[in-house]
Amino acid sequence: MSVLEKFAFGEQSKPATGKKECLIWDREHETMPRSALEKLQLERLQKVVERCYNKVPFYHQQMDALGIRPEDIKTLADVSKLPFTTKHDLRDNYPFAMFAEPMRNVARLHASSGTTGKPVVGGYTKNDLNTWSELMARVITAAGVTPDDIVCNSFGYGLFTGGMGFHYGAERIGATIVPVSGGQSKRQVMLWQDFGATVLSSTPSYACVLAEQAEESGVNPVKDLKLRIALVGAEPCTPQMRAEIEKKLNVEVFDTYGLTELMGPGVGLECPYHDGLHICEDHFLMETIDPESGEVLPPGSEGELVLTSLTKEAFPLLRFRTRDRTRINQEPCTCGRTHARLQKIDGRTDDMLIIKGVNVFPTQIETVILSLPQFEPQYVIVVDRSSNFLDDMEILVECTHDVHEAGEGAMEEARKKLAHELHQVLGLNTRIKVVAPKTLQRSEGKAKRVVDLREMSK
Ligand code: DLL
Repeated sequence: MSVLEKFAFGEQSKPATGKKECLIWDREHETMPRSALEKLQLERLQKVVERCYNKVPFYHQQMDALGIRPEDIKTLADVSKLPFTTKHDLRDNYPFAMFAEPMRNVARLHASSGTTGKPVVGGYTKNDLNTWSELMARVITAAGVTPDDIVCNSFGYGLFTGGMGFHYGAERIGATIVPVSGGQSKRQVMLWQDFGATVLSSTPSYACVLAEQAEESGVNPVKDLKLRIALVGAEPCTPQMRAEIEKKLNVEVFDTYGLTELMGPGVGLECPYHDGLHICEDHFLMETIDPESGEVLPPGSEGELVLTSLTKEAFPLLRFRTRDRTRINQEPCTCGRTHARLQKIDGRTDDMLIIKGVNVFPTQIETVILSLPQFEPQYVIVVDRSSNFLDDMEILVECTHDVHEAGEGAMEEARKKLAHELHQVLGLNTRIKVVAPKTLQRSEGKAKRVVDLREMSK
């Protein structure tokens, strides 16, 4: 069936009263009964384990050391017998030693930003690229995008998976794609207007920067723009950040989850019920574990997400420790998809700061800042080590134009209010510096919210 037929001939059922309209790209797989899905998962798991054992020396050695052979995987629960794969393992095998295909079969390479040390390199066969486009078509369709939409894709193009992932997904569904990439924000807003763009895709922090730019350019989203959907991902989007984007750009926000190691974007998608991210379980097997002990947790408990790729050819991974903190929700969803959801991803286990003995996640700070009308969604957390070897932090946060105009007294009031609210949430007294609007550096991709000076002060 062609793309146009898929949308034109009502393969998508009309919603009953009170229900939202839910477009589903691959109804056969996305709404598969659980028993059939689990059967498919097991078949694919057995195949990928065999492939890893036979083609990737790292897995051969690891499995031999644990006394596991591919034929020992008889049920889905047997996945817990397999070794974990960590970021460290990928670095040790940089760049290509984890690949299960010779380079002549690898059609494309991507890489993570690798701010510390070597990047993670993702390899894709032609089939992998096709699967990726299909998964991205699911993500984009789930948000309600159709061939009638014009998608301005502000995810970075290049080694980062965001740009090309969205590009080929939007092309697959037949939408018009504008490969604008990140940066030149003023021009982006102009293109929204001139092209009549209906969909924006970017990191949530860059969506905020673009919203700010629209305001500065005197563009009224309701009157001057046709934007209706923002597809975001690649970093946590707190409910407050989501509300900010929706309000300022007059759009409905849909999140998507993914990572270079597993594919890029397209691992998880949000449906119109906005209650977690459906993981494409026919392609990825998920578990949550206790990050300390490595023990598998029952569904519903918060832990570290572990993912196994079930269908990748070039770069398959068994039990990859994502370091992302989340909960798995297996309740059926009203949208009709049978794939379980990640309830929320509120940061990475290694994002956690320990300030004066208290565990602090940057997303907790963001939630408080964005709940106060005195502040813009722009902040930086500077972490340092004080003379008594305890970690310390200072938060730099921009106040709104109105607070700044009202003068120092108003800025001090705002600071006190934020300090009080943060104390309620974190149980900590924090140092806060309120700065003028538009003084902190803006990101064009993932925002860098934490500046860590500890290494320098060692
Ligand atoms: O960020 C892939 C991607 C691109 C996903 C565009 C979504 C949209 P990496 O650069 O390898 O890949 O970073 C992966 O980003 O382990 C999470 O910590 C974080 N992350 C990705 N999506 C989300 C999300 C891409 N929706 C790392 N919510 C992951 C929270 C996210 N964190």
